[in-house]
Amino acid sequence: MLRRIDLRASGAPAEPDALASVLPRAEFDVEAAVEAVRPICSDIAQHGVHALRKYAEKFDHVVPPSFRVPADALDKALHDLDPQLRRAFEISIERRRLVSRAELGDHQVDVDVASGARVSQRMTPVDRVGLYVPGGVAPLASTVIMNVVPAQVAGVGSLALASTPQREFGGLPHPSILALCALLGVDEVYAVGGSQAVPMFAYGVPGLCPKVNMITGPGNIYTVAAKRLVKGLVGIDSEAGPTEIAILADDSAVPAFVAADLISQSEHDPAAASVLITDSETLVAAVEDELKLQVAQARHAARIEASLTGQQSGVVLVDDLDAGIAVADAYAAEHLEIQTRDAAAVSTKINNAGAIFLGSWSPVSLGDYSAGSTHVLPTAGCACHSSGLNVKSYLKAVHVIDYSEDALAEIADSVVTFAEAEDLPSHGRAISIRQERTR
Ligand code: HSO
Ligand code: ZN
Repeated sequence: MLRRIDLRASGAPAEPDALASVLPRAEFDVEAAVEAVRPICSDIAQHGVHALRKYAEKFDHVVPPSFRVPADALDKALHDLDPQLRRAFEISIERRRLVSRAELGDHQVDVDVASGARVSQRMTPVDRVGLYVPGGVAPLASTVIMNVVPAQVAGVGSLALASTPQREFGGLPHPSILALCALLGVDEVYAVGGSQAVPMFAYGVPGLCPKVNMITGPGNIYTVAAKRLVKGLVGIDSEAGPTEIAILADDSAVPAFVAADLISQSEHDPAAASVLITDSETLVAAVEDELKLQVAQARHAARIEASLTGQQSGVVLVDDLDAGIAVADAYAAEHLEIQTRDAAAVSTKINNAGAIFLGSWSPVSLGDYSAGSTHVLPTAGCACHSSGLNVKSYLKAVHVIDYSEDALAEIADSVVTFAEAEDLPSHGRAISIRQERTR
């Protein structure tokens, strides 16, 4: 089912860039989608609610009675929530909150660089965040938790959430998303789809939604394109493309587990990427057998098969574990599972991955819902420069500079020299004027 990329017998390029270029990866042309969403964004910026109505009709095929979800709809969703699902939500929230608090850490920085010369650092939260939660193919309630919990722990004061209006729910977002908002105390909720929610948040809509400072949350290619368009005007989290799983496995891996994990992420999207990296032909044969069995039994077999057989998925055969580590590192997967002997030791050799899942008992699905880790992770190789969404994503570092008169005098000549070298003498003058005029 999976295509093969055989890098054995020195078929593998040594340079990470060259290596990455022979590995499977999805095409994700955000630039083309940017042109499609540009007029939507400027229309919403100019015509507000009127434009929101037009696009709700066109894209979501339902115009919500009110774009702002009424408080009683949130209460009702929580009241109607199945108790077992409520418990599952609570466990997930609890664990993500525990980890988020630890991520906050002790970030006090107070350094006396010389006598009377102090530089401190204060972390301040983003004031207002807009969060988009997709409601299309699958209503991703877990995404509400992954975005809201770290934002709340960071101390974000104002949090607004938007999700696509659903025809079958009378133009409201999916009830499980509304129930989670109520559970988490998010009361500013909008029934607005992704490519419209992004400009609504970025520019603000008079009489409906005040402008935000930062937009987070995944979405389809048009949502991502809209975020790229408004980036700078507002902060955004990383651009999320189709989901990816890479599994680095040796012959100790359990084939049924490997197959199930590949399938789990293929379930998201025909464009999702599932990649197995191994030195064991025996494992590949057993995983292929398992895939046939398990895909046939899956509810979403068609899109799983499309993902597994797509160009973006495959088996990468390597000579040995070290070669596998090099491949995994060059691929920089959103999710990397290590199903080898001594997975923890292997993981220390990996530099590039959104999140790493160790051994047979820490599958990606666990992280998607309830491990306590984030599931908002860098895709498309961005794990070589970006982190998953966490508490620090919502915090800004502010340096506070406090020098005494003597401390400035001590370094004055040095600063003036530096300013002269940059041909910015007025910078130097702001220092020397103080030396001439002591208090
Ligand atoms: N695997 C997805 C997140 C998700 N899975 C939400 C299920 N629900 C991207 O990390
Ligand atoms: Zn998932």
